[in-house]
Amino acid sequence: MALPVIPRGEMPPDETLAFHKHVCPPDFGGPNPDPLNPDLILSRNLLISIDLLLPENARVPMWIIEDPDDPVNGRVFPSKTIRIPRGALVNALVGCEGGTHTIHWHGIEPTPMNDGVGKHSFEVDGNFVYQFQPREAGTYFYHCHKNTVLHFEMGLYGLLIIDPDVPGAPFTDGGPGFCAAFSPATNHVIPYDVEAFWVADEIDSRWHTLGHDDFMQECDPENPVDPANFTQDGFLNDFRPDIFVVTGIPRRVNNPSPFSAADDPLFGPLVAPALQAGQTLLARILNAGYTIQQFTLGIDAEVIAMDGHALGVPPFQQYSSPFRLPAGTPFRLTTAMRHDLIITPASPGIFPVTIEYFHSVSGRRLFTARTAITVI
Ligand SMILES: [Cu+2]
Repeated sequence: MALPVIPRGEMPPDETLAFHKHVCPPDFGGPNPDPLNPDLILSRNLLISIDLLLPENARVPMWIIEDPDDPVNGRVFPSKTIRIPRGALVNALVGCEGGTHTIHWHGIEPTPMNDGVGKHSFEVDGNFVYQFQPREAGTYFYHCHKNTVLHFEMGLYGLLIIDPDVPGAPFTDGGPGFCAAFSPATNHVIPYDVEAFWVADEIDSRWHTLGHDDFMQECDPENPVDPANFTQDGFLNDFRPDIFVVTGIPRRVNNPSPFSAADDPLFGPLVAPALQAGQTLLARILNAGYTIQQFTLGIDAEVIAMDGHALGVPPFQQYSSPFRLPAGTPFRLTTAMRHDLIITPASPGIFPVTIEYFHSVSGRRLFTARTAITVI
């Protein structure tokens, strides 16, 4: 039986914009519509163009989100990590240049107005003050959600870490600090000594010649479902990465040299951490690319959190629990997934960490990144 077609009826002119926002997000800017007194104010500008230097002395153009208040490390790839104590009310002053952008606080779940998904609200023209209050400590990330497939690939993302609201938070990248984990005796907050960031990404050099709006779906408010408007993908549906990245440290596909602490003064020690036997390592892992990434550690670990949620911690995760990951057990993350691992080496040694990148369509292994945990 054919279902009756319900005619749409007349569209009042003042509702047209909202009706078509999934095709043509409106632009908006200025102060927050529901301002509260913030506990923490931060600033970010996008986009900023920088070059990523390859070991062969070649350069890849990147777009990053800058911290204008940090003249030393404010312009880095990945974009500078944001750390916020859980429960702090944040005002994020975001400035946009060279076209509209957004910042999506991935996993935080603020109101649609503050979520930075342009197609659910608006894209920022000029500047906007995002306001949010993270309710769970864990590993998140922030990224631009305008022409997302391209802008995210170009480098418009960074880690967003919600630290537990304990004295000393927010903590310094690399540790020591405290994180959320199942531990009833300590109110589900545990200490760590050293912190690793394994933010795995890939670069398709061809994409890094593109412009801000390239291959965007055509915006036609009068006919948003016209099939002709959905054929503008260019080669964004054909991902052929030739450079592989771990937390901003790049390798060409034919360069098998390990990722070491000496690769970069800022990110190297976070990729190839060193600690003493008996200390605790917290490894925050993010798939910030478009391949399927398989991680294998040569040392026992415990998975304490996934996607910003500490396993087993009431009231939200009372039906999950942390679990052991014996040495040599691979696990896979797809785009945007996070795992937090706790590693407590009992004796010295150099323990290998490999990240294998598999193409999401063909399943073919494209690259293997090798680094290590050094225990002294
Ligand atoms: Cu953008």
